[in-house]
Amino acid sequence: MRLSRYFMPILKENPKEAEIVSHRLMLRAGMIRQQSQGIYSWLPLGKRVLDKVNAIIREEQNRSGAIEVLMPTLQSAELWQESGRYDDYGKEMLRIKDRQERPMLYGPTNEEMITDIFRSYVKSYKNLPLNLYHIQLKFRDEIRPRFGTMRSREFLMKDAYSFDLTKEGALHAYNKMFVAYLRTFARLGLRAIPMRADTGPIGGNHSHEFIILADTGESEVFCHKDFIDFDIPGAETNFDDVAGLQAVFDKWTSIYAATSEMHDEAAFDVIPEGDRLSARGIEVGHIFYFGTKYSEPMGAKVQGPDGKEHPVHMGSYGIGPTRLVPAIIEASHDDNGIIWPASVAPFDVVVINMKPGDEACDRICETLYGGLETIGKDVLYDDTDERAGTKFATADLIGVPVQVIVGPRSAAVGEVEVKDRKTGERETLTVEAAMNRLAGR
Ligand code: P5A
Repeated sequence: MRLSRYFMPILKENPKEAEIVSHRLMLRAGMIRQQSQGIYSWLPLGKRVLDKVNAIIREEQNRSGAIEVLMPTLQSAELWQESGRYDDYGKEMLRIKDRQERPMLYGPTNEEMITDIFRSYVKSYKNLPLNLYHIQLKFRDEIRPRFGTMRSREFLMKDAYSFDLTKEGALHAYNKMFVAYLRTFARLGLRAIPMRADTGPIGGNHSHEFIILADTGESEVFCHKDFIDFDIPGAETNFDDVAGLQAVFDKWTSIYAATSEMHDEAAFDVIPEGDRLSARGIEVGHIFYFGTKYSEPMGAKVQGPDGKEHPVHMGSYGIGPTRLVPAIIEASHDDNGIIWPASVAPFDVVVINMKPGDEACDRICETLYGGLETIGKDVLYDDTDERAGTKFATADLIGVPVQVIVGPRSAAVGEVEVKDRKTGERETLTVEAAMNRLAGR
């Protein structure tokens, strides 16, 4: 992408409305724009990151055996009357009427709708287990939307829903998501700690929130320090291995971790003082097992091996991609801007032409830009006429992992400078050596 033809509205000034660093940097880097309170557009740079986050979430959901669907944002109130949640949900639910005066709502979550899909088609235990997920916008009319897309009213959610004949089956489905979540957050460059959590309007009593430790987090959390060094299950994990997944779950729940709603002071005090972590955190995922809470009233039953009908045992599993993007920034930035983990960076490399119009600079930049794109790298080519200082500041602000700086003096002798955004290390290399280096990353 040539920056001169891109749409990346960088803000020079610090936006006054932004209270936390991720919100400030997302606005300054031109990633998002607020359209009305708690409702955002994703501009091109932000959209690239969001897409990469979603791709990782999707890969790990698929790996665990979940199957993608797409449900609508607008739902009929009838379904919610069946489960009893239409009246319970309160003011967070945006209720609307269509032209026939039928009550509709903008879905805050999809337990009812997926249960309706399930009951329409699945009648036998032989079609189980099943886990269906989608990545779709939700709306919750939060009292205090804040911190940009961290807590917004309209937000993206990956929500998965599992169906099993028995409670044991459902707990295995829960463990599959538990492991998929550990892998997902690790691939996003985050250390997420699963913590015992309250279930609120979703229901059930077996639930974990996945929390990233961050001073700006909205949740107050308590856990054992050892979590920081726990191993993440590998890509070779067999998701059908019931005992194997249970062992991972047991390990990750063997030491204390709870959100403030579930905090047990006495249990926390048993941990040696030096190993206690009392901190703030960002909830990036939340998983629930709620048995037959929806299947029972909504008549989602399957015939079991005994020939009788049984309401299915269900769980639901949420991740917030539009919250993850700022969470990643909270975890990875410096005074100059964002430092993206390579897995979600909007571009792999930024090529900075210090003197457009200079024959050697232009030639080398075109060679690098074309060559790297050909081998499948996402390259941002800064071919604009901005001052050098502005170009450096922009490259640092948007956090692309590698910068290739092409200035007239070194270009004349066929050399460029390669800078690592995270460490700040710079190295002068020939064009060919730079190409090889970047190709290998
Ligand atoms: C689980 C999937 C549920 O809604 N039903 C379907 C269950 N869980 S949850 O905890 O309420 O939400 C899941 C995740 O969505 C993100 N999230 C938000 N992100 C941005 N702004 C919000 N206002 C918001 N509310 C929830 C969180 O990542 C949460 O873990």
